[in-house]
Amino acid sequence: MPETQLYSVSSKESRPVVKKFLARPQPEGFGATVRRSIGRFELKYFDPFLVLDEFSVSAPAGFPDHPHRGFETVTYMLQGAVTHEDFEGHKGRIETGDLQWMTAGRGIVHSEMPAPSGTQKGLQLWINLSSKYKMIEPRYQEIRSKDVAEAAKDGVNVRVIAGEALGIRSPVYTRTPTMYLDFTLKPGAQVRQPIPLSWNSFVYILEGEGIFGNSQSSPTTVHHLLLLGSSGYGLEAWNKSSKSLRFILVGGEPLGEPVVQFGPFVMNSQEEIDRTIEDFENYTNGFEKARHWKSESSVFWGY
Ligand code: FJE
Ligand code: FE
Repeated sequence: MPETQLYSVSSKESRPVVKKFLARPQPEGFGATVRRSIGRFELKYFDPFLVLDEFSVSAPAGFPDHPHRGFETVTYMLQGAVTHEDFEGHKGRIETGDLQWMTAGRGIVHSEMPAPSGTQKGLQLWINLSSKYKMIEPRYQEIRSKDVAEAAKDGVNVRVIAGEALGIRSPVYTRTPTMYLDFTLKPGAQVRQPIPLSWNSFVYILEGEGIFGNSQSSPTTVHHLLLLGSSGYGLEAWNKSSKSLRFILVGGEPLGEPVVQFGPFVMNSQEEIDRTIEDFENYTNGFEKARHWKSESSVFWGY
């Protein structure tokens, strides 16, 4: 085994915070607002992650009929509900705490619209697929809140969206190896969470304020993204405040491939993007069912 790997595996050091971003609200979709951290101009790509949006939507705003190809979208609801429908007739409601892990693969056309009353909030993460999986059949993995793997210990609660924590595993299959953990720390609690070596990882704060990487560092508050460095065994975090702290920790194995993105199409070359646009316009290679389809919500709202 290479010495560097041995050293890192046995390292007691936590991963350092190497960069911090505040995600400000920006318009997206149809009258919706998102706080985009990954995917905006200063942080176009954090391999394998393409986009992290914290969304807040009230009807009639939303994300009417649009396509995807070449990656996965992971929608995790924080408050309220979003209704989705796709061109194959797959429909459902994602409610607070529910998870929809959608592998778009060769093509999905769908709408994602908020429930009619109130403000609907959640996170949407876009995970890139490797060239060999970009054109696979679309697939959904949907988990209701009550079925999300959850564990608690010493003032730390974790919901395991993907991967493993505190000895609990998520049933989600990640085509691109990914971990996605939703942590809540009571005042005074602290956590140490291993992250596989060589994976890229980040933290995004949902509630309260926390200290990350180094116990002497200054606290980070809501709507901030922290990029973690690659050295060290994993994340160390502390809640030294008097309120509860909630954040997600996400890690993924980098693909190391060229990325060419055109909106919701993510491929490896411009040629593949050109072919994707043709496929979408001509209803071919996975977009066949888009020819005669319009979501019920777009008919209802007159989009
Ligand atoms: C979009 C392509 C898209 N962030 N957060 C182009 F896929 C989208 C889009 C979303 C989205 C949907 C939800 Cl539910 C949450 C999101 C982008 O659907 F808005 C544009 N313009
Ligand atoms: Fe979408």
